[in-house]
Amino acid sequence: MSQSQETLSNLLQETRSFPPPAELAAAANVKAEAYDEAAADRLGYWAKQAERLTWSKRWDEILDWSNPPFAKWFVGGELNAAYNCVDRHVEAGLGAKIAYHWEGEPGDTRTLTYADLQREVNKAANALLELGVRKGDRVAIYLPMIPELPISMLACARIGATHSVVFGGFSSEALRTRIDDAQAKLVITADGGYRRGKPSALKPTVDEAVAQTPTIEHVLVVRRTGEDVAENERDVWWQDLVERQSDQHTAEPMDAEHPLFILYTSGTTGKPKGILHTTGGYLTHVSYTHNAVFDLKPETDVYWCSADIGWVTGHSYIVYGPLANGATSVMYEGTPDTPNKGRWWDVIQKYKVSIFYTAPTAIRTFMKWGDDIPAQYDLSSLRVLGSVGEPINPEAYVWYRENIGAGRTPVVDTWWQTETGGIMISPLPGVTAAKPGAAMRPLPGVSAEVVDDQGEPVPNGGGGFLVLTEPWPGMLRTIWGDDERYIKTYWSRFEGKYFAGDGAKKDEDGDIWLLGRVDDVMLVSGHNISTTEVESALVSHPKVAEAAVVGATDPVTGQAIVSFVIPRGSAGEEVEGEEFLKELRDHVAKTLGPIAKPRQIMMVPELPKTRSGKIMRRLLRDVAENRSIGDVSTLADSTVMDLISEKLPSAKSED
Ligand code: 6R9
Repeated sequence: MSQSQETLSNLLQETRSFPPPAELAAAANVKAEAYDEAAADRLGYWAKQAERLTWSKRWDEILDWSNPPFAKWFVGGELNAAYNCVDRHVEAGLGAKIAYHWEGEPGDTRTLTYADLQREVNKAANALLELGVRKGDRVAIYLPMIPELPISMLACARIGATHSVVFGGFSSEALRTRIDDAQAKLVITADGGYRRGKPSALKPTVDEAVAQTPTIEHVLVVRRTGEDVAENERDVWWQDLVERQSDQHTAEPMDAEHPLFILYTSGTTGKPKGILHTTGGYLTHVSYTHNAVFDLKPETDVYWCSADIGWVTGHSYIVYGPLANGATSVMYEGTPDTPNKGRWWDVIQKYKVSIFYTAPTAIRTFMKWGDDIPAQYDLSSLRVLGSVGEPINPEAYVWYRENIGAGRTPVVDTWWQTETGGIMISPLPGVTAAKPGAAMRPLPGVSAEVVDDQGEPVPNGGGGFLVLTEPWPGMLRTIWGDDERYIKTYWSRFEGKYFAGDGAKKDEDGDIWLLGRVDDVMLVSGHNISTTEVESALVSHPKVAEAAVVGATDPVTGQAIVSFVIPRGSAGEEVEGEEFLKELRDHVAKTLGPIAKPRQIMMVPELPKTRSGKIMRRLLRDVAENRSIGDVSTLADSTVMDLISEKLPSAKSED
């Protein structure tokens, strides 16, 4: 039990802030008045955002919240998501506009205009119909980052089938459980994709999974790598079936609450949760936020989100948001270090990307590789940078702004979740003087609070739990097939409020800082200390690129802080010595106070991360407490834990 008065300590003080560039502010899509407008009439504000879309039938009621926590948005309205993302732009005369500049890892490219996309989606929709897929059916999609991935999603949306995209890196067991949970009828996959300079097979994993899935009738296979694959009776080649279809198809309007997709989040324990999103509210939310947060000017911007579409960030900000807004996007298949560590900057230079959205884990990796790599490229086209997925450490934020944004571009730190559907808390690039490491304020239309154990708002300067206090259009509607779990997980901790599971603090100005998952909070001598603040203190040392900390059982303090640290590329040899470890521990104590001083620091070559780049602290706790390592099935790279374990004997540093 905590003896501290505080729900979560506020240790890190940050004084830097970056006002928006004047020119961007003057021409911004969303200005400061939007906050007042939304506060005066929240539902009216969201209805105005819904008008960004083309509705076949207008809604009768903006929000039905009569049976919380089960929301209905734009009740009675009808629209088709694929029509909104594709056809209406073609009808508006933008058929020749580029939707995707696609870049394969080996260097092959494809350019898809909105007219191309319309033909491809129509053909794929007709192919799904031929395979017997109907409105309301579920389709699993297990593809690499190739154009057929968004095409498949849109083809499903077009006919009212609900897609469930599964990360191309997941195991056959992970795929099987997701297929079974959603009772999917069809899997769309590929022979493989390119990763790290070589073909990486997908089809064998699907074969293994579907050997045990009674609901799957067909496997639709895209030929990408041309490698040999086993052919089974239920397999159909995309190149045979889809290519011979008509490129005409009339999109059917769907109810605003028609299920658009299910996306599974693994969480820390238990069976994956199938997060259900529906059509009208979701599309409204992602279209609005993509326009507001990135200040998208569809006529001139080239937008790139480097996420994988298997993560919610790809669903909302590679597929539905940008396409609903008629944006020109870049889509890249492979890894950032193939054929060399400058590949991403090369892509930005080549396509003159103006808006770039990536994750802190990638930014810290680039810090580790060194400033000299991005310095070799012309990145002057960039005007807005974004971050998502984890708290961004102030040093990583400043590095990103300086080295990628030339000290000129705003950086928007966007907080949201698979469950929220779209961005919730973020600076607005033309309004906010952003502080490095802070997500700042809920967007106009969004209501969030930081509360203590009792659900009472904490004062400025205090820390606690992040909650969302009003429903929002992009919110999950339930956990697929498990309403009880939906209520219990998100709506039971605090009466009438959505519990996000994240710790947060409000600074003296009332701006919000995210502090990591509450499950990871460390209890040291009666103080609840967030992992984020200690990690940020470590990353603020010039020789540190990345850090992860966990609380390990300690006889004296209850829990003690154990840190895992990756040095920067430029740090040289001295990072191994006892001297340096002491220097680092003192650095943390000086930055945050003695309470946050790590008991132990281990220098490691890598950290265990999910495919979306989140550090899996649970596995590091196993290491810190000398247990055998738990479930590693959602790790991006399963060899990482071996690398860390090898390092252990030499890494102990206690005093
Ligand atoms: C979009 C996405 C959600 C969790 C969320 C939080 C963390 C995401 C963040 C952030 C601090 C940010 N998170 N963005 N933490 N600052 N800007 O990441 O969805 O994969 O479901 O993860 O990610 O812990 O609760 P998802």
